[in-house]
Amino acid sequence: MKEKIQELNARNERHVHQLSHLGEELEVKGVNVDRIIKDLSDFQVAVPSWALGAGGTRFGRFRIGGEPSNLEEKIHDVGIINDLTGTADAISLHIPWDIPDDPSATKQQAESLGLKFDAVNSNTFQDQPNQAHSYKFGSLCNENKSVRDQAIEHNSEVIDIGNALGSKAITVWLADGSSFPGQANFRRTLGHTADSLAQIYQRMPDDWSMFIEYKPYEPNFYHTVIQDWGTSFLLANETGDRAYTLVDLGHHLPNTNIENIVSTLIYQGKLGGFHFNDSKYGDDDLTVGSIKPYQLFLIFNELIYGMNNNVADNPALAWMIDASHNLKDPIEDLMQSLDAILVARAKALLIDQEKLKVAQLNQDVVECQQILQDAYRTDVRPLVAESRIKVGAALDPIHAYRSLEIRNNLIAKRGMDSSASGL
Ligand code: PSV
Ligand code: MN
Repeated sequence: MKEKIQELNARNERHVHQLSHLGEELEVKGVNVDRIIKDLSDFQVAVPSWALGAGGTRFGRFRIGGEPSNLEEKIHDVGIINDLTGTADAISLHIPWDIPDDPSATKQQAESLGLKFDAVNSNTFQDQPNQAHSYKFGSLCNENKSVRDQAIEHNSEVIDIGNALGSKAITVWLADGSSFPGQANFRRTLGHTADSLAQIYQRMPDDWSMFIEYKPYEPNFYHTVIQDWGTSFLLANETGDRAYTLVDLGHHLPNTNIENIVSTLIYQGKLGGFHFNDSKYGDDDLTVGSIKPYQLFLIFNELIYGMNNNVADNPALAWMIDASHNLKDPIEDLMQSLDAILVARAKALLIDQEKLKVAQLNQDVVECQQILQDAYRTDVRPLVAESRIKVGAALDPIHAYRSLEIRNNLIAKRGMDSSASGL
C-alpha cells in the first residue's frame, strides 16, 4: 500500500505550486511554515474500535459491505487509515465490545501496523449477557452496593486488559442518572459515584491516568450524575492527581462556549482527553468540522495557547475521534474527520499570538477579530497535504482510498453482510 500511495503522490505538480504560493504568503507574515508542517505531521489522533463498523441510530443500521467483524479486522482498518493519513497511530478499545482473546497477539498485530493502544473505555451503560446485576438504575452511582461493586470490578478488568496492551489510561463515561424528578437522590448518587471512582483509581497502575467524561443528557432525560465539566472537574479533583476531565465536543447543550471550558481546565492542569465529533442539536456524532468548523478552530486556539502557557503542568492530551453515523463509509468518514482536525489545528497555529495580545491589551476589538479571522480564512490545505506527504501518507487520502478500491477489496474478502460488534 505504501508504494501505491507514493505513486499517487508523485503526480503532484498542482500541490507543489499551491504550497509554494501559500508558503511565500505566510513567510511574508513571519510564519514559520516548516514548523507548522512538522507540528501537523506529528499530531496523532486515536480511532475508537467501535467507529469502523456501520454506525446507526435507534431507528436502524444499514450495511456497508466489508465491515470488520472482529477486533483483528478493526485493527487492520485502523492500519489502512493510518497508512493513508499518517494521523491515526493509535486505537482506543471499548470493553466489552472489543475484548482481545490473546492480548499479546493483538498487541503484536497492532505494532506490526505501526499502531499502539490509547485509552481504554469501560462500559457500564449496557447490561451484558449473564451479568449478575442490571445497570438499569445506574452503575457507579447505584444505591445498591452489589451493583456498584460489579461496575467497579468491570472497570478494574478493563484496566487489566489495557495494561496488557500497553494503554496508559482509562476513560469512564457513565450513563448514570434519572429520567423523572424524584426518581433519584442527587446527593447520594453523586456521593456513590465519587466513592466508586476512588476505588477504580486505586486499581490503576501508578503510571496510569483516569479520564472522566461528562454529558448533560441522554440516555437519561431528567438528570445525569456527571452532567457537566464542573462536576467532572470536582470528581477529578476528589479522585486524585492522575484523574482528569475529558471533553467530548458533542456533550454540551447548544451554544455552550467549549473553548472557554478547555481554557479553564488547562489553566487548572486538569484537561486529560478530548473526543472529536460535530453536532447540530445534541450528541449527534457527525463528522468533525462538518457543522461548526469555526468553533473547532477557536477550540484549537485555546488548546494551543493553553499548552504553550502551561502554568499548571497539564499533561499531553489524549485525542480521540468519537463519531459514528449511518450514512458514509466509516473509513472515509474517519479520514474526513482527521483532515478537518488538521485543518483547524493548522489555522489556529497561524494566529499571531503576540499581535493578538497587543490588540487585546489595547482593547482593539476589531483588530482582535481581524487577527483571528485572517488565520481562519487562510486556505491551509496545502500545509496539511504536505504534512502527510512528509510522512509517506497520501496527499489526498479519500482520493487514494477510492483509486485503490480499498472498500471493494474489503468486500471481496469479508463479504457484503459482515457485521461489527459494538454500537
Ligand atoms: C458517550 O456518548 C460516548 O461519548 C462515550 O465516550 C462512549 O464511550 C462513546 O460515546 C461510545 O458510546
Ligand atoms: Mn465520548
